[in-house]
Amino acid sequence: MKNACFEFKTHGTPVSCERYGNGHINETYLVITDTGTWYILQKINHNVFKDVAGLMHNISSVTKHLYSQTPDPRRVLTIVEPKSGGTYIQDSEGYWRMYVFVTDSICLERPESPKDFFSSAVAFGAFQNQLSGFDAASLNETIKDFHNTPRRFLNLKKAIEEDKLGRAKTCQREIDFCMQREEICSFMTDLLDKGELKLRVTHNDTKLNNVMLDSKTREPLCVIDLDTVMPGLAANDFGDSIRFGASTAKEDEEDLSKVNMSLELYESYTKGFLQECKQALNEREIETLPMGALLMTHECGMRFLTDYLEGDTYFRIHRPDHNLIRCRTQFKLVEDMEHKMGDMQKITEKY
Ligand code: ADP
Ligand code: GN1
Ligand code: MG
Repeated sequence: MKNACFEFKTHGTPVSCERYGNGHINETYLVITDTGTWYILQKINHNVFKDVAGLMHNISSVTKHLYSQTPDPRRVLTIVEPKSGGTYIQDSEGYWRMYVFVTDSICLERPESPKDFFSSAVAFGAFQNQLSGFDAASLNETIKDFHNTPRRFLNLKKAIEEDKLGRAKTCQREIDFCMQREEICSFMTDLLDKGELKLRVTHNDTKLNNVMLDSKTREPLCVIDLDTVMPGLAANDFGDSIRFGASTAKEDEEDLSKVNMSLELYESYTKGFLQECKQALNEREIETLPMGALLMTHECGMRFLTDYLEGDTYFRIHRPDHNLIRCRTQFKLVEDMEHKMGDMQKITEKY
C-alpha cells in the first residue's frame, strides 16, 4: 500500500490501495477503508504539472464555485483534506491528492449508446455554463500553450529536426500528413486574435473518461480531471469530446479501417452540449464547433507524434510504439472529418 493513503482525513483506515483507471497523465489508485468507503488517490504528474500549488489552487476554487451551485458530492469533484491541512501532500515519492470516489457511477472508455454520449455532452455543457461567471483571471495556467495548435506544430517540427531516437524514418507518412496541414493549425488562434472568439473558463480535457455517469440511469453526474481547467475556447472543449467519444474505435485501435467519426454520435453530443450552454456562446463560437473537433483531433495526433519522436516522455504508454498507434487513429479521424465537414456543419446549425 502507498504510505500516502494514510495521510488524508478518510472515513476509516485504508485497507487496500490498487492502481485504477486509464488516464494517460497521473498515477491513480482506488483506496478502500475498513468502513467500506472508497476514495481516489492520485500521484500528480510533476513532469507535466510543474506548479502543484497553483494547480491545486485552481481545482479547489473551481470545485468550491461548482459546489455553491450544486451542493452534492456526487455532482462535484470533492477534495479530501490531508491530515496536515491544505489540499495535497508531498512525500519522498512525489505529490499526492485524494478525492471522494463518485459512488454508483460509471466512467466509460467508449459510449455504449448515443444516450451515454449525450449525457457526457450535458455534463460538459453544464460545466461550461456553470463556470461562465467564474473569474478567469484567478486561475493559474497549469500548462502553458496547452491548446495553442500552431505552437504544437512548431514543437513537432523541432522533434522531427532533432529526431533523438532516429524514429522519424518510421513515421514519414504521418510527418507528411502534418506538413500538408500546417495552415489549418492557426484557424482558432487567428479568430481569437481578431476578437471573433472569446476566452472562457474551459475544461480543456473533455474525454469521455473524464466524466462520471450514474450507473443505473446513465444520467450525467460529475466532471472530473480538472487539472487543465483554465482560460480556453468553447470549440476546443466541444472538439476534444468529439475526438475521443465520437470515434467508432478506441484511441489506440491498430486496425484503421475500424476508425471513423460517427455522425450519429456527433449529433448526440452537439444536441446535449448546445442544450446546456448555447445561451452562453456567441454565433461565431457555435459556427466554429465542427472545426474545433477537427483541430483538437489533429492537435492531439501531433502531440502523440511529437512524444513518439521525443521518446515517450509525456503520455503513459503500454508498448513501444503506442504513441505512434494513437497518432495514426487521430489522423484517420482528421481525414474522415475533412470529408464529413459539410454534414457536421449542417448538424450544428440544426441545434
Ligand atoms: P488522468 O489525468 O491521468 O487522466 P483522472 O483524474 O482522469 O487522471 O483519473 C483517472 C481515472 O480515475 C478516471 O478516468 C476515472 O476512471 C477514475 N477517477 C478519477 N477521479 C474519480 C472520482 N472522483 N471518482 C471515481 N472515479 C474517478
Ligand atoms: C491526456 O489525462 P487524460 O488521460 O485525461 C491529456 C489530454 C489528451 C489525452 C489524449 C493533461 O488526458 O490533453 O487529449 O491524454 N491530458 C494532459 O487521450 O495532457
Ligand atoms: Mg483523465
